[in-house]
Amino acid sequence: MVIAGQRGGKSTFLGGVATKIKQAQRSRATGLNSLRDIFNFSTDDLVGNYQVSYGDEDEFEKEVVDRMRSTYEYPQATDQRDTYIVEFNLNAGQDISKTITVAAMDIPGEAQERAVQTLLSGDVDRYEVREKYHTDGVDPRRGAIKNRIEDSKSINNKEWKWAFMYHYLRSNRVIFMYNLHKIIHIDDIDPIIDPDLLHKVDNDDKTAVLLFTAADVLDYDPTNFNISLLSRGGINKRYFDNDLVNEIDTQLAGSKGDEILDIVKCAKDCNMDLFSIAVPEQQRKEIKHSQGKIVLEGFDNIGRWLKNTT
Ligand SMILES: Nc1nc2c(ncn2[C@@H]2O[C@H](COP(=O)(O)OP(=O)(O)OP(=O)(O)O)[C@@H](O)[C@H]2O)c(=O)[nH]1
Ligand SMILES: [Mg+2]
Repeated sequence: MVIAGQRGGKSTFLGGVATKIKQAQRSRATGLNSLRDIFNFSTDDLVGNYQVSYGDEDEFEKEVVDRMRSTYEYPQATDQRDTYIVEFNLNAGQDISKTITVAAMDIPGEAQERAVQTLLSGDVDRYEVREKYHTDGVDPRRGAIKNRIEDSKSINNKEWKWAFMYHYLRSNRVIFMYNLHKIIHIDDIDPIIDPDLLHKVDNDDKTAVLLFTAADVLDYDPTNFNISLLSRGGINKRYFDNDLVNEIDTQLAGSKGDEILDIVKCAKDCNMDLFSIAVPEQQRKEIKHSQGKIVLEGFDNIGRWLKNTT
C-alpha cells in the first residue's frame, strides 16, 4: 500500500502511472513505438490496465489523468469528497498468471493520520480490524465497510480509518511517498512519514521503499538510477539510490535537510529500498512535455520494484 501525507504527491503519482499505462496501450495498439520506447524499453515495465474501484471514475479521468496529459497541469488537491481507490493491474512479463494488482487508496488525510497513530500505539487487534472491515462496520446501521466500498457508498472518516488499517495489516509491501517539492516549497514537516513509522513497518516485516517524488526540484533525473532485474543478487542487496541521497545532502541545508536525512538514515538502517520519481515541472506549475507527451521519470522502476520484491 501507499502511505503519504497531505500534498505528498499521491494524485500526481497515480496520474503518472495511469498515463504510463495508457501510453503503453497506445503504442502497442498502433505499433508505433517511439525510438525512445524501443531503445529504453521504457514502457515495458508498466504494461497493463487500471480501473477506479471506488469513487467517481469520470472525475479521476478528467481531473487527474486528462488534466495532466492534456493541459499539463498537476492535479488539484484531493477533496474530502473525491476519495478514490484505483486498482492497477500490471502484467509481469506479459504472463497473465503473474499479474500484479496494486490498489492505491487516496483517502482523507485526517483518516490516514488517525489510522497511523493507532497503528503506532501498538494497540491494534487484528481480529477486530478484520471484523469491522468484513462484517460489523463501525456502526451496525451502516454495515460492513467492505460492502460499502464495493457498492461505492459514502464512507466516513471513521470507516476510512479502519479500511486503512485493514489494508495495512494485509499488505506485504509499503511505499512511503515523500514529496520533495512539498518539503522545499511548501513546508517542512510531513505529518505522517517519520522514523517511528518506518521502524514500525520494519518490525512488521514488510518490504518497503522510501520513494521520493518530485526529484526534479533537485535537478536530479531519477532515470539515472535503473533497477536491474539482476541487481538484487544477495539477500541484503537493495535498490538504494545513493546519488539521490548525495544530492539531498548537498542541496538541502538546515533543518529541512536534517529532517529528510534522518528518515533516509532510518530507511537505510531498516534495509529499505530508496529511489525517486518525477513528473517534472517545466515552468511555473506546468508539467514538462515533449511532442505532446508529459515527461515521466523513474516510473519504470516502480514496475520493476513491484516485480522484484514480494
Ligand atoms: N516539480 C514537481 N512537483 C510535483 C511533483 N509531484 C507533485 N508535485 C507538486 O506537489 C503538489 C502536491 O502533489 P499532489 O499529487 O497533489 O499530492 P497529493 O498527495 O495528492 O495531495 P492532496 O490530494 O492534497 O493530499 C502538486 O500540486 C505539485 O505542485 C513532481 O514530480 N515534480
Ligand atoms: Mg491528491
